[in-house]
Parts: sequence; C-alpha cells; structure tokens
Amino acid sequence: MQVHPEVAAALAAGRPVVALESTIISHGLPRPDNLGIAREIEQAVRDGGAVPATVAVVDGTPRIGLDDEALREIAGSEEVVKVSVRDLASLAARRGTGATTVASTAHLAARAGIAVFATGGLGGVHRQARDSWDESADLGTLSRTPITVVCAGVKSILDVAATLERLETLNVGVLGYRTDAFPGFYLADSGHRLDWRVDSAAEVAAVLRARTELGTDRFGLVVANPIPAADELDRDLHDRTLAAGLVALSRAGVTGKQVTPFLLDFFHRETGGASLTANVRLVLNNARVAAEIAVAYAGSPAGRPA
Ligand code: PSU
Ligand code: MN
Repeated sequence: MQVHPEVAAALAAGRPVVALESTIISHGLPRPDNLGIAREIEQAVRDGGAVPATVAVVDGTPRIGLDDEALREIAGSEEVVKVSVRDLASLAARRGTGATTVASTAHLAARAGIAVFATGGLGGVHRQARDSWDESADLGTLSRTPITVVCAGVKSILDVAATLERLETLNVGVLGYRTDAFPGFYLADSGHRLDWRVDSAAEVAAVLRARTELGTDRFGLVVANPIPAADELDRDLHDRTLAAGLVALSRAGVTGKQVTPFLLDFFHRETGGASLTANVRLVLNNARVAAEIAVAYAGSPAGRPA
C-alpha cells in the first residue's frame, strides 16, 4: 500500500483526511467529463479544510491518494477494472490497475487510518435479490470496517427497504444529516424514515467519539446526506427512467458486477444528462460535508492519534 506523502503527513499530524472512491470515476461517470469531476470532488474536500485521498490500485499497488498521472489513468483508460475487496489481492498479484468500490475503498482507507470517506451512493440489495442473491459487498464490508461513509443514500435501482434492513442486521448505523428521511440519491427523500438525525458536523463527531468509547467503532457508520432540493431530479423523469432501466437490464441479461454500471449509464443517457448533473452535485455536497466532519473529528481528543 502506498500512501501519498501529503496524506501521510496529514495523518501523522492528526489533520483531517477524507477518502474518496474511484469506481465512481471509472464506472459511475462517463468519460471524458469524469476526470474534471474527480478533480472537483478533491477540491470540494480541500475547500472543506481536509486533505483528499482518492483510492485506487495502480500497477498492482493500492494507492491512498493519487497524483495527477494516476487520476488520469483511472479516469481515462478502458482497461481499468472495478475492484471489490475480494479482487484486491488478485489484481495486486498480476500488477493490474483498478478502481475501488465503496467496499474496497473503505477497507484500504481504514487500513491507512482514515476515519471519514465520501462517495455518491452506497451499493446495496438489488431488486430481485430474493432470486439473484445480488447484494453489494459494500454492506458486509461496512459491517466490519471502522469508517464513516458520507453518501446520498442508495439509488432507487436498488431495493431501498431491504438495504436498510441489512444495514440494521449488520450493525451499521445510519444518521440522517439534517433530515429524518433516508435520502434517495437523485431525490432527497426515499420515502423511508430514519431513527437518528444529526444537524451538524460537530454532532457527528460526538457520535464518533462515543462509538470509540463504546467499542462500536469497529462497525461502519453511514452519514446519509440528501441531495440539495434545488439539484433534485424531476420525480416523473426519475420514475420513468427507473422503470425503463429495469426492463432494459432484464432484456440485456446483465448480471454480477456489471449491473450497477449498466443502470448508471442507462440513467445518464436516458435523462439527457440531467441525472449526471444531479449525481455530480450530490457527490460534491457529500465531499464538503465529509470534510467538515473530518475537521470536527480531528479537532476532538478521540480524533487525534495516540
Ligand atoms: N452507486 C452509485 N454510483 C456508483 C456506485 C454505486 O450511485 O458509482 C459504485 C460504487 O463504487 C459502489 C459500487 O461501491 O458501485 C457498488 O457496486 P456493486 O453493486 O456491484 O457492489
Ligand atoms: Mn452485485
């Protein structure tokens, strides 16, 4: 594992760091705009007062924090594979290059000592999971990884209710950030209520300190941050695209790790870019909030290195 010098220095000094995933860059957002967006996400973390650490595997080495050359390769190359936790060792052994999902980013970031991670949407339980058994490794990994993930909920391409049930089973806490509703990615409200709401980064930091005291910090924590109202996708357009996307998915016979990228791409094409705009806005918003949380936590006793 190679930690970028700026990230290593920040971690050693107890300064705030925010991890960022890279599958969203390689498989979640279309080329060539994805490179500029990846840079904007890093800038949003900096604007919030933290150091960004985008995670990826480059020529077999897991990198925590990418230089511009590595970011270009992850964004631009067709050869970049989507890497979950179970793929890390195989890819490293053959010196390959891959983009990390929420699961593998959480795993590597926690190993590097990073406490806060920003992404767009979490993976979850797919619709039809009763037959396909398709549940993202993001959930199981979070259940045993000490990290806080700021996301805009999960996409409606998933079974949202089942995903929330699984998070409960897996001891992964979910905090609504300035909301009582679980966010629905493109929409601020998925229609599902949450038990816990926080209204500031300082409140999240207080929860993080209490987790450490209580020994529940070995489980992941989700901070669910809704897309700003002005950036939401039109609800009718959303509902129509979702229905059409699910039909297209079953017609195409797509399965396994291609399911999520297929549906994301379908949304971006069918909404004429409107879903892409919403996606970018919510990720930037998550990066900013994650930075604020990292700043609040780093400033508290439990956030400082021993
Ligand atoms: N959801 C999104 N955008 C994404 C992803 C999920 O709205 O880019 C990516 C993330 O990297 C996530 C992964 O960890 O897809 C989940 O894939 P799967 O369902 O195959 O576990
Ligand atoms: Mn899957």
